[in-house]
Amino acid sequence: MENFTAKFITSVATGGAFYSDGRPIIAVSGKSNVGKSSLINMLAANKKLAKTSADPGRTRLVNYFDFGAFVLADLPGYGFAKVSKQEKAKWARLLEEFFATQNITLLLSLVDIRHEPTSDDKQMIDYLYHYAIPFVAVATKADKLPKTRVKPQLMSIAASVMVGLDKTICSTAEKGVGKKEIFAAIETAIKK
Ligand SMILES: Nc1nc2c(ncn2[C@@H]2O[C@H](COP(=O)(O)OP(=O)(O)O)[C@@H](O)[C@H]2O)c(=O)[nH]1
Ligand SMILES: [Mg+2]
Repeated sequence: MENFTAKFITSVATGGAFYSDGRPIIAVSGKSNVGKSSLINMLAANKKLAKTSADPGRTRLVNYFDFGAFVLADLPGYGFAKVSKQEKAKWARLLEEFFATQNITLLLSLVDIRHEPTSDDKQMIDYLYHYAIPFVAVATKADKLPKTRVKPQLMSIAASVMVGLDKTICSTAEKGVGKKEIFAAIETAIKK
């Protein structure tokens, strides 16, 4: 699973038919700039699969990637300060459609390890509980914190998204930190 070279499948916009081919769907969510594309590239053994940039994007698409044993669904980033109310409403509608119609095996909810989850992160977590989507929290950019602060921050994030530490993974994309743990969580979820 870990060495499969993932490939892009398709993008779906609001109102479109979500992709499914019978394989388990693993979804990835997080606010813009949290490190979603970098994490997907880390998992993919392909540095250019998902575009990464220092500029928070405005994509309102679900992007699907073929990971062999599963299909990864990259959800549009949220919390981008400059979007209009209308765009926020579009995002919410897309997510609601996605959660209501797509059978999700596991969702990776990305949060920046340096900050407490934002109100947008909390809204996302509310959706997950509302739709009973199994998820793990992935704390990104662990390299930006001094080592001694990693564990306390993980505990704090676990508490605010209401999961146990066993469902909280810390990651550093460039160094592959967290890759094993994420694949292990995916494998466990697929076997259930
Ligand atoms: N230091 C550090 N920077 C990261 C990490 N992951 C992503 N970044 C940087 O954060 C910025 C946003 O990353 P990106 O993957 O495009 O975020 P996205 O908007 O959530 O897809 C880029 O400049 C990345 O290089 C990480 O683990 N450590
Ligand atoms: Mg991105």
